[in-house]
Amino acid sequence: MENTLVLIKPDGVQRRLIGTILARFEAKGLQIAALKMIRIPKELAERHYAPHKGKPFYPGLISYICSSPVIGVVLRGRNAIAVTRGMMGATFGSKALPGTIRGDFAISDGLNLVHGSDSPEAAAQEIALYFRPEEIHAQAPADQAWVYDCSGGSPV
Ligand code: IDP
Ligand code: MG
Repeated sequence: MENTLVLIKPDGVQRRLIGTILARFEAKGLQIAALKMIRIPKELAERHYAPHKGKPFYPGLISYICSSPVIGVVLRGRNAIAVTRGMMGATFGSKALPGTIRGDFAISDGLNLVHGSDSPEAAAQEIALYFRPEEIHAQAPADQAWVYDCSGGSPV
């Protein structure tokens, strides 16, 4: 099983889309392994978005992510990183396909509701920015044998 960091960004919280967005990930079969609401301090935003430092949108991105509380979530599941990114849709709301979170609920290219880690390395780094190890609950959910095919031993 793989863990990934998702943030419901300030626009998602302000637009009361927390439940809608979490419901999609849960219905897919992803497990909520950790969850908290936080107001991201500037220093944390700068660490999280360090790979984007120097890009034209970077200052606006930092002020956006710090502008209101966010929901931080660790989602756990098989191929959780790629599955979550697929469900989020393309970066720009104007380009994201219908059926994705950004495609269905965002039209802005900057305010795009969700963040999701894009690689195992990024997921490990980002999860550590927001959660202590003991805050992450990896106990298999009770319905695991109905969410995955476990007939061969390991879930597929
Ligand atoms: P991602 O969130 O789909 O992984 P990234 O390229 O990692 O996209 O960009 C991080 C965030 O920066 C985006 O989600 C979006 O909020 C913002 N962003 C990216 N590119 C632009 C842009 O060209 N204009 C405004 N904001 C942008
Ligand atoms: Mg990214």
